[in-house]
Amino acid sequence: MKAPIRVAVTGAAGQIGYSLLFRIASGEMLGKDQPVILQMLELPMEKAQAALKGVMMELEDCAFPLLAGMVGTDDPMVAFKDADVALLVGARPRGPGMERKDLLLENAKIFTVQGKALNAVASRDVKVLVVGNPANTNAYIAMKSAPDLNPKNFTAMLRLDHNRALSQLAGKTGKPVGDIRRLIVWGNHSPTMYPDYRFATIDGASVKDAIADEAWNKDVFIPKVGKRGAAIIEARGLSSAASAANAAIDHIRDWLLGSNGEWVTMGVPSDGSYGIPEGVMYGFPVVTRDGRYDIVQGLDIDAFSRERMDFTLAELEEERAGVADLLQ
Ligand code: NAX
Repeated sequence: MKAPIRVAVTGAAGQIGYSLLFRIASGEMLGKDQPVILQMLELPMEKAQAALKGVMMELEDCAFPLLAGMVGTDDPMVAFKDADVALLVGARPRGPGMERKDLLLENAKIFTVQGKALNAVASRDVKVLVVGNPANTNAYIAMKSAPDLNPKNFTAMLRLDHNRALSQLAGKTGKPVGDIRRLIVWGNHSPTMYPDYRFATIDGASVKDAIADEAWNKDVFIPKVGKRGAAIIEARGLSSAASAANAAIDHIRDWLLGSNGEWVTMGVPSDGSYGIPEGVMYGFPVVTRDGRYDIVQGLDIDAFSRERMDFTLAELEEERAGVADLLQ
């Protein structure tokens, strides 16, 4: 039997947590032969801790053979102790009358504390995925607050946007979603993101040529993917949860176990590729293998794409400037 992997999950009693934890414990994220220890963090409030206890009772009742242990806590130093993987899901939602700037700052405080705790107690190779919004900037703050850890190990979730875009393309072309390769979502996990199918293929043939409809790209596809989160809230009365948990599992599974040469989208600190300033947490196409990722290089960026990529970059730069004081 393999040694267990310690997986920390914050916001464990929330919607996404409820869709996520059971799949991790059943082996869907790290493999059906890989034991896991779940280290779950929730807010100290009585209600949150009681809900977390309930989730842990249900995990127990599943009798998952791969669940080698559980910790439930309100202390990040306990939740992140020796963590090999950290899924930072819990975040401050926007309250009534709250400005975007206030939301950024409230979350900046949370992710500064959590970044410092990871820096202090997590495994030196901990792989961090930030799901809680604003995901890219929260991931940037956590990375900056953890100077002793490898910055490349801090990532933000754009995989849900990637998966949403894949399904839209499958619908448009009438082809199976599993046959689509080489899709990209550039930039911020926000409606400014740029889903880009210029390089995508289905069974080796160009998706762009198959669709051959620039107006559909600009007027339907890009806005539909960008506003899908809002459409889910409108329909369900609650934000995406199962699909977000599914994307988090896809992200970590591919990062740790490899994407077999396929492109996947991850929000990662830029290395300067494609003119994106170094350190900006930006959605890029990557290929993953053995716990590493490499940004796909050498893609042609046409004028339309440059404009879209710079637009979403400007939003990220603005968010970064909004929290700069906290990171002094
Ligand atoms: P919920 O409000 O259902 O759950 C969040 C949980 O986090 C709550 O139980 C809360 O008590 C806890 N929490 C808050 N602050 C915490 C802290 N400092 N430490 C530990 N726990 C804390 O939200 P849910 O629907 O689960 O969504 C979680 C986050 O994911 C939100 O920020 C949401 O905006 C974000 N999303 C990100 C997506 C992405 O693609 N990157 C898509 C889905 C989702 O919208």
